[in-house]
Amino acid sequence: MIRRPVITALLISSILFGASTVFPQTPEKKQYPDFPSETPDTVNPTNYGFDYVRRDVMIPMRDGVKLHTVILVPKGARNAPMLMTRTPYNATALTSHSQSSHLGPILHYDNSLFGVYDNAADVIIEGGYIRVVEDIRGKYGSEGDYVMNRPLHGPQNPTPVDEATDTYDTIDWLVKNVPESNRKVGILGISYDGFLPLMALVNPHPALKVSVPMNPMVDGWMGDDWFHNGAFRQQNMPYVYEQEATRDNSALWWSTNYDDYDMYMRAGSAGELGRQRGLEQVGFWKKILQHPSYDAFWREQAMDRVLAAQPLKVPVMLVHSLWDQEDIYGDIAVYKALKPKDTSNDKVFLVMGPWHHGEEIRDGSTLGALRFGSDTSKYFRKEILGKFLDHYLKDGAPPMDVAPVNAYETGTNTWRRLPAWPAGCEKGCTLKSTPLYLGARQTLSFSAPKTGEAFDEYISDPAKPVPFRSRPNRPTGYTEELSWWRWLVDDQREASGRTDVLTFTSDVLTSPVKISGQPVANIIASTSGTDSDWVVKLIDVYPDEVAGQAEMGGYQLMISGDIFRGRYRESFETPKAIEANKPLQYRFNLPTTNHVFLPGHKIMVQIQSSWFPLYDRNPQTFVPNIFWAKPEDYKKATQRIYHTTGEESQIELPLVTMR
Ligand code: PG9
Repeated sequence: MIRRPVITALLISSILFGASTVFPQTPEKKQYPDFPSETPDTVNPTNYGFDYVRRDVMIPMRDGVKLHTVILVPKGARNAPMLMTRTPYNATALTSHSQSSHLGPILHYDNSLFGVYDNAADVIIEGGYIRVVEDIRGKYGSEGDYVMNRPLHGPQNPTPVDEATDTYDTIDWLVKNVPESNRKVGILGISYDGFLPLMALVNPHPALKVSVPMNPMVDGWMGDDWFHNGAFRQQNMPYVYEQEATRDNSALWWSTNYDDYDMYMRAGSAGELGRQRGLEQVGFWKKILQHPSYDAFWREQAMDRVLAAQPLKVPVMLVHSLWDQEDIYGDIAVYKALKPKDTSNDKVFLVMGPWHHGEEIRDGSTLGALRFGSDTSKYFRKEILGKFLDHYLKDGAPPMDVAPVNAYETGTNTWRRLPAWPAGCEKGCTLKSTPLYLGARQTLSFSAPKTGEAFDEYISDPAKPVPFRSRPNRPTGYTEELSWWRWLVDDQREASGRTDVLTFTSDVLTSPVKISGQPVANIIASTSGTDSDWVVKLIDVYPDEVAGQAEMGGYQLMISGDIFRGRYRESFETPKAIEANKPLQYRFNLPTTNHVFLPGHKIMVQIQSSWFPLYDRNPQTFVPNIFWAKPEDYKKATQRIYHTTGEESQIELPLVTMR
């Protein structure tokens, strides 16, 4: 199989120089009987030595559209359960990572670009599962029309078909046409492939026995891939282009700068960059431009809201990454929506690991500079995922000893088995929201500020936005060089030294401080502008020197952080200009934590007003639609963070104390 770099090279040259220079035109077929072609009219692989049978089938949906599905049946399988992934990312590629005759190597990636949202190959192989991978409607080998995260039939989708009906129809075909199976199906997947197991829960097929959404896309506006609290994640524009321009993602985005910081700065606004790149040819980009705020378009697609309105019929295991750089919002939002329905506490499970997006199926021993002392991902797959799937999918499966919540505790590097989430421990502790106050002289304390200056201030200049990581800012991507997948654990020292970043720090801790749950940023802030973004980061500061890992000396590790677009302070649906120079409250959830700040460490909070170029710049003057802000709209602003009696900025920590 030609690997992606070769395909990309051919495609790029065909884009630049025309296809004829790349694929020689087929000459007229001429026969020379005395010198015949050595290529047979057809070739039939013998599949000698194969330990599986591959079937490529087209499964008919209720509207007649056929979906391309790869079915891999282990040789000799009988009464085997089926483990399915539905994907917009090329079923053939996800099941062809090698030209091996063995199922393992073709499912397992070698850290190639393809190999990100792939198979939990060891679980599939060792579990003897029949592997099913299907191209969703409109992508790659499947027929039909593609719509990003195709909404459920309803106000956002007038057709009678959606990902729920396509899943139902696929399962119905599988249980009737795969004789080697036991007619039980599980569905699992990561990211977009994790959104699809959520959709499978709507009017589920009776043969669907379990669903494992991993790092799922849930609410694209609130906190997953497209926006966070209204700030637009513009570095995903290349994804929109490539995902929607063609059925096989062969139209590629192109770069004009090695450093994305320069490219997005030069374009001005995200709307202008999209215009320059012809993005308005694709439907989803037009919808993003039309829906910059949290209106019905986004609300009615949010899968936590969708599932809150559905009966819970299928056991679910939500798999969350504590440092998920793409979909850090979704799992916990769905957990909150589903858990109240799980009255017997045996239908909704949650796992959270010290991982980047999708790391649960890779090596989980490290993340960036962090070392966990064991392969946390392998532990998850072997001791949690494998046992969970076997229990629901295998005939006569052993009883399952999987806790309702398995939460990795960062800082102490320990797995915790918990009865529910959030919970600080199995028993014997209390979990209470506790204010950590910002104070004068850029201090941080559990005591409310009494004396000192009333505020700290900085100048936020849209011409020099704060880089979200040290430059050059490379595009999102899963190669070691791009390292996008680990940006949430970058050392925040760079930012803490900037004059346009405020840094508040606690004293050195003399005892552990444990937090479990979502911290809440609750800041009192003013801007001299009429719109503003607020970025709040909760950071664990390592001791000045760390034995055994010198580079961690003074490391500033972000435990949780997010951005909030100030125009939505009163309403996510109706943006409103901010009254200039008036101290106002901004209160918003930060991503979930399960962390212990160890003795010798310090707690730090950083506040800034840009996170560029991952997020588009706020012009800091109120305009109707920031996608179309004009160069003259972008203005410096003086930002003030208040920390005085009556105006106490704070982080509401989910503090755990042992009884
Ligand atoms: N969650 C991933 C993503 C979606 C949309 C834009 C960028 C990334 C993914 O499904 O790959």
